[in-house]
Amino acid sequence: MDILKLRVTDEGVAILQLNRPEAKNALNLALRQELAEKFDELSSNKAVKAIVLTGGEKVFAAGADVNDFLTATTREMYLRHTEAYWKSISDCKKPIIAAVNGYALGGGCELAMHADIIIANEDTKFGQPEVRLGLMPGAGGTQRLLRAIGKYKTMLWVLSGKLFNAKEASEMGLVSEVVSGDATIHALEVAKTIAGFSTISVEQIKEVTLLGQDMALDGALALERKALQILFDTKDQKEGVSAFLEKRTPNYQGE
Ligand code: CO8
Repeated sequence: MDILKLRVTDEGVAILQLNRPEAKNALNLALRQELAEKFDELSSNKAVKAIVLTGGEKVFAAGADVNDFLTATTREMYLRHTEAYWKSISDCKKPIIAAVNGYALGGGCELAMHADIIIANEDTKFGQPEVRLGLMPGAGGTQRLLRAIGKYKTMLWVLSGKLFNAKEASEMGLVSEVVSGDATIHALEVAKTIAGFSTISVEQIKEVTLLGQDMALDGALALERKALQILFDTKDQKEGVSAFLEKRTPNYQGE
């Protein structure tokens, strides 16, 4: 059985599905390595314009696989260098939409936070419960959450290990949209819309938004301005504006 399933639609949307239902999609080392390999591949695949990351209809991911932690020593944890796996996801140039149904806990919540857009079913539960296991988040749970929802909500999540529903997470700013029914179906619609745009403009928007969040405002605004100026040298920019003026659908080539 494939622990990670990949399908690419005719519109250029890649659907990556975690597939360890017997372990609530817990992220063991093999799954993390496969995720990294697939993200490296998709990032440079010209046919792929957006990525939907899902755990299926029942659960997103219940965290790291705790079996990998039972006897691990500091040296073993260091030598695993799992930060390289996560970097493949955070370095991905294509927009990533996490479609979250069921639980997104610990490393599962951190995986969702590697996405650019999070769409969650209303019954989803998010949380960073590592503290309950004598652990702490280790793949951005303290830092990405801090940047998404601020210090005081983050402290409540990471120190209490409490779980939060999709509506609460959305009100705090972690979730982009809460939907009833399967979040993957809605995520696919959003991904399809994005896939219809110019790949260059989409990639520039993602890059500038992510880089800008940790920069001082003046530098970030300059970066945004320069990225916009770069787009004026693309065929897609001319096509987009011409199509609008000629009242027709643009035909973007990613050039
Ligand atoms: N690791 C390994 N196995 C798991 C995990 C997990 N994280 N979560 C669930 N499973 C297994 C269970 O052991 C069980 O296996 P079995 O059938 O053989 O007994 C099976 O999945 C089904 O689970 P439950 O019977 O517990 O199902 P419930 O519906 O009753 O509960 C929960 C679902 C609430 C998700 C519950 O399973 C749970 O609380 N899981 C653990 C959640 C957790 O503590 N997550 C944090 C893990 S630590 C972590 O993520 C550290 C991150 C550090 C860096 C990032 C690395 C990726």
